[in-house]
This record gives sequence, C-alpha cells and structure tokens, in this order.
Amino acid sequence: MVQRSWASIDPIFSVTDAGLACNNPAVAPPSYIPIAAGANLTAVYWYWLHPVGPMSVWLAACGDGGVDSSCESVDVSELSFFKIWEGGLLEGTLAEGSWYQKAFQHWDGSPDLWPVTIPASLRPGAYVVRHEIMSLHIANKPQFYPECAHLNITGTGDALPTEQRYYAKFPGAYSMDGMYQVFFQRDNFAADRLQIRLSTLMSTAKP
Ligand SMILES: [Cu+2]
Repeated sequence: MVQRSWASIDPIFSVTDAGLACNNPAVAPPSYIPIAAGANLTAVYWYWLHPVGPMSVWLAACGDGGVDSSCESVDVSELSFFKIWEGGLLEGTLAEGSWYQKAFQHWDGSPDLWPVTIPASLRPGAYVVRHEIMSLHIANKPQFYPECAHLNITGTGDALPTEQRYYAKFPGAYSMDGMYQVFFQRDNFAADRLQIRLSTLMSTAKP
C-alpha cells in the first residue's frame, strides 16, 4: 500500500477539517511509489461521478527533504504543499461551462485516469503527493476529496519553489471567502490562470 488511508468515500465539507490534507484518518502507508522526476504519475479513480469544480495535484517534501527523508511520521497538516498541476474549466463560463472533472471520466465503468508529470528538475527525496478534487455541484456547499500517497522521487535536479507564496498548508489554504486559483483552459496549450473568490466559485458553478 502506498496511499494514506481513508475511512469513507464521503466528502469533507469544512475548510478547517483536519482531514483536508490527506483525508481521514490518513494513516501512513508502509511503502512508497518509486518514480523519477519528469516521469508521469497517473492516479486511478475507479468510479467518479461529479462533474463540476477544480482538480489539483500537490507535492510536499517530507522532513528536511532530500534522499534521506521519510514520510511515515510526518504530520500532514504541517507539511508545506506546492501545486504542480491544476485542471478547471475547459470551456464556457463558471455557471454553464464544462470542467476537466467531467472530461476525465469515462462514464462507462472503466477506470478514470488522472495523469500528471512530476517536475523534471525537482529535488529528489521522499514526498507526499496530494490529489484534490473540489466538487461544486451543490451551490455554496463545496465538497473536498483529498487523497495522498508517498513517493520516492529520484533524479538529478535540485529545484523546489523558492517563494513562500507557492506553499500552502491543509487545513489553512482555504477559507470560505478566500481566493482560489482556477485554471481556465482555452485550448490544449493556452491557459489563463485566474484567482477567483471561493464563495463566487461555489455560488455560480452549477452542473
Ligand atoms: Cu460525492
């Protein structure tokens, strides 16, 4: 097992829930996914059925980072996560548009695949990877679905985000009237990153 545990498939409704980092109870797994910086990591969702809201992938170095670090005993609520991927609105408006969350589903029972590239220049070491789906199909009642796994990332790079504004803690990153960065994708390559108010996102996004 490489994932942190979760007790139920129910969403988290509160932005202050301790499980916002890695779900509940988030018991640490005994092993890691070995992966090279620059490689693809694909998360498998066997059955996902909500269509509306942003999805994001985050990494956090465990301990002091580096090849001797480990994730077993970290407090995931204290980790500093940085975002490596985000998928939002593919086309249309917040209220009427079509989201990646819908597009990545097959709707036929085959597994829904969510690929992300580990940054090629990333410093090697033990990391927690955090996948977050935020579902907004019910206005003003966001549903958070965070899941974490442990990665043993290899490589020759030495990069990490240098500025504090790129790091976030969970809970702590979101407030009900705070800002949320959403990736408005106009086509496959051009995208505009917008900051919008979480409350606006929640009240306007409808399936
Ligand atoms: Cu649900």
